[in-house]
Amino acid sequence: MKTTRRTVLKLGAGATFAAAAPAILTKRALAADKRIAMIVKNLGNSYFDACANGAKKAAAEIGGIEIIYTASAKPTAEDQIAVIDAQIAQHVDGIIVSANDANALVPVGKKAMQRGIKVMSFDSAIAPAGRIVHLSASSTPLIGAKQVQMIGKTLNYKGEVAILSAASTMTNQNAWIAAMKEEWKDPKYKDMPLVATVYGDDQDDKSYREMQGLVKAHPNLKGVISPTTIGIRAGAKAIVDGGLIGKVYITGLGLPSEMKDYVLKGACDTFAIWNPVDYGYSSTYIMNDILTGKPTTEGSKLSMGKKGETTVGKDGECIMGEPFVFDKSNVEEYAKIF
Ligand code: RAM
Repeated sequence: MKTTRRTVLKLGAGATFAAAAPAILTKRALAADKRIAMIVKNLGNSYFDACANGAKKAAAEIGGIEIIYTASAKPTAEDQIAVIDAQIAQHVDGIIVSANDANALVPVGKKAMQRGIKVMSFDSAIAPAGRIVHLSASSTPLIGAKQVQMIGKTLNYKGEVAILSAASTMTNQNAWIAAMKEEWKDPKYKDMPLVATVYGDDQDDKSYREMQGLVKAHPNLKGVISPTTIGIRAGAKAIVDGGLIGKVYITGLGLPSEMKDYVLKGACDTFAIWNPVDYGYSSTYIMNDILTGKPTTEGSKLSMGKKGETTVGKDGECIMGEPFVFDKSNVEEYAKIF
């Protein structure tokens, strides 16, 4: 139960301060009575910063919503549970999480919901018992298959390929890797074997070292798929630094703003991603529907604002849209956006 309610004045750039409600407050500020915590895998990831910008955009459109964008420094379940606990103690109204571990977060998700806080996940799911709905950026089989198809095309379906993932507990990367392996069963990949899967834990330095380790351990390695914006960027840097352009190619999920130089230099031929600003925006609209009591049972429609509607599927699974593919022809244009 809520006992206190602060009035929060927005200062821009995420800064806020609490004050007694003075007469000069606008109607909108006075109505800012819903606080939504967006808790991501870790801080310092531009992908999530873009998601948070989208969330703030939706909050401004809807009115009366404050977004609290927060995370731990390291992307671990333990640290993330502490951050969620802190938001429960603050009596926020809703929590939108990108989970570092699907199952480890179930108890804290349940605890929040028992206290009347609405919980949903986006990006990386909490298992169904720990949240109301999950918004995937796109269909999991599609995201997985696309990444194998991209490296297949670059390598002309010949040569050893490895996966450089995020942390081994992360729901989204694990689901995409499972989907990649399904695609890999197609006989057209018979000369393009998967030789290793390594984990950079969504840390720049570890991802870089794992990429160097892959190249060393597999002298015939031709391609790497990295389904994480941190991994693909670090892996591409290792290709450039190691003088491996033209010998090893990386693909996966990246931000045009971070991948532009590597695409132009030839370390990466194509990569994919959805618009992270739209992703945070859509998630916030969905949370607003949940907070206003809209049904979330299978078949229900939830608003994603200007991005349309999503239909709740089995186990509260929702989908936002389709990923975009980037190459030399369009990466510079999109680099200006995200
Ligand atoms: C990283 C994170 C995030 C993932 C993107 C593609 O930023 O792991 O969860 O969705 O990559």
